[in-house]
Amino acid sequence: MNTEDTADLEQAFQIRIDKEEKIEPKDWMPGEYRRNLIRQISQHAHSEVIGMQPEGNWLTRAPTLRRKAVLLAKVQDEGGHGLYLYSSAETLGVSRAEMIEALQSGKAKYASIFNYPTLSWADIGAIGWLVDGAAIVNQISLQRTSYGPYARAMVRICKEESFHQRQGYEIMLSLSRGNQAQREMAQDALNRWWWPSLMMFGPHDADSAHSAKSMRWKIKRETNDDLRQKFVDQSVPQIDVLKLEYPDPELKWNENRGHYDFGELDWDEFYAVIKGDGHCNRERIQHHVKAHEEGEWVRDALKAYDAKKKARHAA
Ligand code: BYC
Repeated sequence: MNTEDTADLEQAFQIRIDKEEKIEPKDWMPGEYRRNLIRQISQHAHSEVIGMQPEGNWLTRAPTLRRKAVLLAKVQDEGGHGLYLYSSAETLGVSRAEMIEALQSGKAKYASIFNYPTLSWADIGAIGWLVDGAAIVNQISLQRTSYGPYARAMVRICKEESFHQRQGYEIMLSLSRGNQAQREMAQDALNRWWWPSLMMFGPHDADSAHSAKSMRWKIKRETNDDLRQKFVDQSVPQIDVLKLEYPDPELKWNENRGHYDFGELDWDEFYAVIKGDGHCNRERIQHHVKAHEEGEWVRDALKAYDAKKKARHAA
């Protein structure tokens, strides 16, 4: 195809995007749009799957049978989210095996937050409340992303995340209304998960490598900083209800801006974590590799069953 044809196609593509039309798998799309989407969707899928580990750590130690059953269902939901998202990325021409290889070799990232350890039961409350809360703020906006299969996956994921957020907040409510030790546990979890949750939204807009292109193509509908601000604004009144101390001394309502002000994030920590030097990066990937290897017989059995069905059908 010559350059003129490509320019025409790109122009027609941008017109469709500007008209809010959804782009579907068989539609023409610029190579860079496809690559950028594969990057974002596959990293989103990896985040869901790796995100099962910190909470999975508490499945055997949940304080009651009810809490255990709820947590088990939540962790399974996260695995399901990973599967919808891998399927959505596959429609762009990348295979599941390629995505897994990229995760395990460190070529692909996953959300920085999942490299922090879950030290107490209150961390399970804080993750549901803050981590799923941050994920929802981001994903509500992604329901309007320009790529059809990604947008549709987001609708279901958001519904499930909203249950997750409430289960986490309910744990925080119980602890914060409990005895002194329980209140301290809740406070400690809030203090440790607050900043990493704000980091989930990515670098400042001025430092975000992909934002400009992703906003033009409506892959992203709101910027990292705008979404972070939304999350802070929604979370502070929830801290007030819990009657916990603010985890950031600079958190303060700003009448002029109509938003909460907050302190600067520790960007050195953020970049260290996304480069692989967080508390749990190595452990998370090692665990994934082990689970993937141990599951090989399941994949082989599925393939053998599929081949048998096809052979029977052909006969
Ligand atoms: N962590 O140009 P930027 C969940 C990377 S899981 C790690 O702003 P972009 C849950 C970024 O990838 C929900 N890396 O990037 C599951 C890029 O590096 P590459 C997870 C980060 O893509 C279980 C570089 O920094 N949600 O809900 O325009 C239990 C420059 O950044 C992070 C999603 O994945 C980070 N926080 O914007 C509980 C949402 N931030 O790729 C809960 C979908 C940035 O060039 N993703 N980086 O090597 C997005 O919306 C966007 O990808 C982001 C980043 C806002 C995250």
